[in-house]
Amino acid sequence: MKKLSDKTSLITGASSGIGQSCAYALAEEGSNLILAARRSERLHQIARELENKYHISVLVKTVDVRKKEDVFKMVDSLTEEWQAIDILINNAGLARGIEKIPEADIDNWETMIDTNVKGLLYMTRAVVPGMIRRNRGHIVNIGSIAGHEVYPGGNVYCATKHAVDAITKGLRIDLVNTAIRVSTVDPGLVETEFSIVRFDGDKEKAKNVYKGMRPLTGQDIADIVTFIVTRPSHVQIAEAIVFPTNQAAATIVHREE
Ligand code: NDP
Ligand code: 8X3
Repeated sequence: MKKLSDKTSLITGASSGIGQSCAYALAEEGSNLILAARRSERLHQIARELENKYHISVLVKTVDVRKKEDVFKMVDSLTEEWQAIDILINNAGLARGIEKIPEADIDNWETMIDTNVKGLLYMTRAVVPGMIRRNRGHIVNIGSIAGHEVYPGGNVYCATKHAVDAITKGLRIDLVNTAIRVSTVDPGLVETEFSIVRFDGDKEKAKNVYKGMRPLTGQDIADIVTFIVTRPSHVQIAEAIVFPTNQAAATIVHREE
């Protein structure tokens, strides 16, 4: 018996990495999916694969979570069959650069803050009132170990993920008198397109982040997200911090030569 049959899940940042893996994992449990990100063609390809493989319904929404009006328009314009979102995975996010604050490109700060913090808040604000009306729902934010510690060059990215941690805790307080659950999954090193984006397309530099060690995969994180959203309705997993086995903190990684 599939555990998420008849559920509807909205995943932001579903066009690659952790979000894409969550799409496959939730589809495998029978959830219908709304896939959101900016890269439309990728979303449509993933949607086609999921519909064929799992016989679920998939709706593609091309959206930039930084654009407040577009986020609200997207959610408000959902047809009746798609409105009742049961699970929101706030996953869209990115790091840009690793410069010290006095040398950093301010545009990179704007991009990280607008995406990781404001985008997550817009989506939450757009979706959660419907959950409250139905008194049903689960929000899973993808935070990071960067929300628990600060590492050299992490400054503003870490600040955004500390903000995600605070928003998760605040939302859980706000919704304590409802049946809605709020969780966060906070990974260490996961090999996705994350480092390629952080280093502005430099694949060599990105590869080095995972050199000599076995990082987590998007699938590893998706497994945990699936576990969290398939617990009985009285069980609210607040937070899962997930490291690869050879990582003990943001800067403590054992690497084979
Ligand atoms: P990827 O780069 O592979 O995926 C990021 C996703 O976010 C893409 O689907 C991208 O889609 C989407 N996205 C980025 N900006 C926007 C935007 N403005 N509007 C809508 N979607 C957007 O990286 P990951 O899968 O690794 O990252 C997913 C989350 O996991 C992020 O929040 C990241 O901070 C977090 N994380 C990652 C870790 C890692 O080591 N990889 C560890 C801890 C946390 P598109 O470009 O099509 O818009
Ligand atoms: C991504 C993991 O360690 O690069 O959030 O910040 S890290």
